[in-house]
Amino acid sequence: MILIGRLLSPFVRRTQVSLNVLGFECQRNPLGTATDSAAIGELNPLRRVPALVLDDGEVLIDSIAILDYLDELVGPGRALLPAAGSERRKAQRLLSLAVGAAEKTVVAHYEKSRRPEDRFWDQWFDAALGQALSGMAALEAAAPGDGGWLAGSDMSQVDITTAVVYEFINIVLPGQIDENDFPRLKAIARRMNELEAFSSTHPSVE
Ligand SMILES: N[C@@H](CCC(=O)N[C@@H](CS)C(=O)NCC(=O)O)C(=O)O
Repeated sequence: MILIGRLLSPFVRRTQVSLNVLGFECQRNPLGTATDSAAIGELNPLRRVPALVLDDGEVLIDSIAILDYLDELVGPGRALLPAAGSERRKAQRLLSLAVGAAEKTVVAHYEKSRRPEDRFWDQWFDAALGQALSGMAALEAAAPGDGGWLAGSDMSQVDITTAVVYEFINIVLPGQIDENDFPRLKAIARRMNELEAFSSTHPSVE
C-alpha cells in the first residue's frame, strides 16, 4: 500500500497513525496539494489528500473511507471505532467534532497561507477559527479528567484524530490555543505522543 500526502495534513496524519497503530506495512509518497496537484489528480479527481493506493492498484480516497477500510480489514476486535450501537454513535459524534475542527482549521490556514496578502479576509479567518476552537471546546468538555480516553476504555480513532488536530492547530496557527485552554486534550495529545506510532508521524519528520 502507498499513502499519498504530507503529514502536515491532519487527514493524512491520522491515516498514517492508524496504519501504524494497526500494524500495516505501508509506504508513503509525500505529494503536496500546493505543489503536486496534477499528480494527486491522477489518483483523486478532487486533487485532495490522503489517497491510499492498494497493492492491486485500487485507489481509496478520503480519510473517512480509508479508515473505514482499515477497520474492516482488522475486524471489530481491533477496529479503531466501536462496531455498532450507542458506543459507535458517541464515538462518531466526537469524531465529527474533531474532523470538523480539522476542516475549519484548514480553511483558516488556507486563508493565511494561500491567499494573496491584500485579499486576506479577517472576518472569514476569525469565523473559521472560532468554529474550530468551538469544536475543540466541545471535545474538551467530553474528555475524561481521570487520564482515560475520549470514547470508551481503550484508545480509539477519536483520540488519534483529536490529538492530531490539537497539534495541527498549534503548528499552523501558533498562539491561537493558549497552553491552558484545553488541558484534557493536551493530556491526551501527550499520551498519544508516548506511542511511537504517533510520535513518529510529527510533520517535522519530512
Ligand atoms: N474529507 C477529506 C478532506 C481532505 C482534505 O481536505 N485534504 C486537504 C489537505 S489537509 C487537501 O487536500 N486540500 C487541498 C484542496 O482542498 O485543494 C478527508 O478526510 O480526507
